[in-house]
Amino acid sequence: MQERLITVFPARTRVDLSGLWDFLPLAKPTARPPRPAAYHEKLAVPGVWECAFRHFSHRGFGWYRRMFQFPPGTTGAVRLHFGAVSHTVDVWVDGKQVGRHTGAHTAFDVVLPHLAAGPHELCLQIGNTFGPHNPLIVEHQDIHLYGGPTRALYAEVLPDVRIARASAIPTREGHRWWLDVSVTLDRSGAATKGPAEITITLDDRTLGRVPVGRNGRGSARLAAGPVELWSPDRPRLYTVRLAADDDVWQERIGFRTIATRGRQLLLNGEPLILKGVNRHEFHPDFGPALPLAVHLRDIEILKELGANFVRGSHYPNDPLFLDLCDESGILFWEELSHWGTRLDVMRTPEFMKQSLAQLDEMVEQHRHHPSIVLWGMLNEADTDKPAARRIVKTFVDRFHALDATRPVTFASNRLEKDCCLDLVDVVALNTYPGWYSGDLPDCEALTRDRVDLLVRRSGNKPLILSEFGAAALSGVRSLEMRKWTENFQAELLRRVIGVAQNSRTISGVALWQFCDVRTSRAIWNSRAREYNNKGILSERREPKLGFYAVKEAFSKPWKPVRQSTP
Ligand code: ADA
Repeated sequence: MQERLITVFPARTRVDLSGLWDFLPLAKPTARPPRPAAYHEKLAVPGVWECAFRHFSHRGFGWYRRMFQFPPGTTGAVRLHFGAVSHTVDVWVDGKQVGRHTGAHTAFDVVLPHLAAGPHELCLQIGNTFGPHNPLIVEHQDIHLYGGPTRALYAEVLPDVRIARASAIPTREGHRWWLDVSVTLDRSGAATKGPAEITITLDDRTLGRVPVGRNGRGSARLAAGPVELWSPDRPRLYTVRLAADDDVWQERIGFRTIATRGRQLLLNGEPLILKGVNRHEFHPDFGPALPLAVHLRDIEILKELGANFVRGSHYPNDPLFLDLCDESGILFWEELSHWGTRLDVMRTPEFMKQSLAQLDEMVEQHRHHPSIVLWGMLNEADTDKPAARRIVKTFVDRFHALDATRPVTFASNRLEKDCCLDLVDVVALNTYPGWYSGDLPDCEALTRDRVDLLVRRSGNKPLILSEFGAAALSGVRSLEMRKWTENFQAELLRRVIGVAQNSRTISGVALWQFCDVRTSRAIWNSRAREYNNKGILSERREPKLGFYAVKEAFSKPWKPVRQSTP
């Protein structure tokens, strides 16, 4: 299965590891992989075991097994790449444990220093359990958290001198664009470790050469020359290539700026309005392991809706979807796997350790996507507790240190007492007027009250309504405005968006949510069908009345946001 719309290391020999794997479900983990004869079923990889209906509710562990082999005679160092495995995984090759990863939503690699020619056994022990070992994945979260290898995976032969890390970041100074290039070579497989040189090209133009020192590192700022800007209307992408002797790294980049000016969000220096949705990676047949065709169809649906923005609630997304956002000019808010985190959890060393590790992985892996315009963390956390300030500041500082080009935010649902709003660049509010508070007739007044409070409490920063909505059972309509009907949801969304549109203070909305999603059994009693039904599309992407109401609302002019509120 395809990992990206671009091959990042195009010169390497690669074996795709997707396909039909042996599978053995278990209640408890085992110390070693089972014997091959112990497996008696097969599952599709990428995939999740809950999509096989006999494992619909399996919470525990599962061994996955397959053989793999490179073309005859190939030996050497090998990189096993896993796009994402949910939630925890131990990696075994030929009866030896070689790796482990926790955190369901970022990629990781296992490098094997030497693999002999011939067939090899790869086994993964995957767990989808909850507990203090796994504080980023919580049982009560409003989404079913699945078990399995959810994104693309492959094995790759590494050249003796290989590009271990690389980045090429577009930077604007005055009217000129530069590329900040940095590269680390791993020469552990090479006999000589003398100086080397990397050649940098942008599409077909050679921009220059970067010397690499004895420590394997090189960096430079190179003039990018004349470039076209990336924007939602004209999402112009460039391919940047770093070529060493035997290895090539490439990425797709866009030249654009994102900044704040008082209350305004600016894209390429122009005020920006975000019209969008919260989207979970979900489809009933695939869980979160979405094939390219589903991602692509979702992009088409977003375009049909007139949206230009997705909040990737609530975890780092599949880079395949981010590639499609880059190509189609959809702007993206990417956030850490946090949901309703209580202060006692935030204070645990394991939470901080795993959050910071995920933050590093997310920024490193996704920073080249021009579509990402916001980094996020901590959805509806205890940010009203003074002790949370230190934690929020730690995240914000880390984001800014790793990437000075993007604003940082979190979604608050405790506006009155939130004491961390001054720490972020953009203030975002989750609020459910007319659903969890009040009723349809009050929802505009309630939204205005919330927006007024947001304006008072946020300093002079851009404001986003990061969640609002109502549940609607697909196909259920009534002449009266009854809750859980499509007509109620449509009317509520129309009204809340209307308030934002006329506020002159709100720079963007992300309604809750794109499509219905399977939710946690722990909260089944407020969630009909064990689904969160607030989608404007059903889980199979059938539009509800809300879809058309939002489409109409998004097509109306948005009153410009003032730089500061009088
Ligand atoms: C919260 C949360 C969402 C979802 C939503 C709802 O705001 O951030 O993940 O659970 O509520 O539907 O109630």
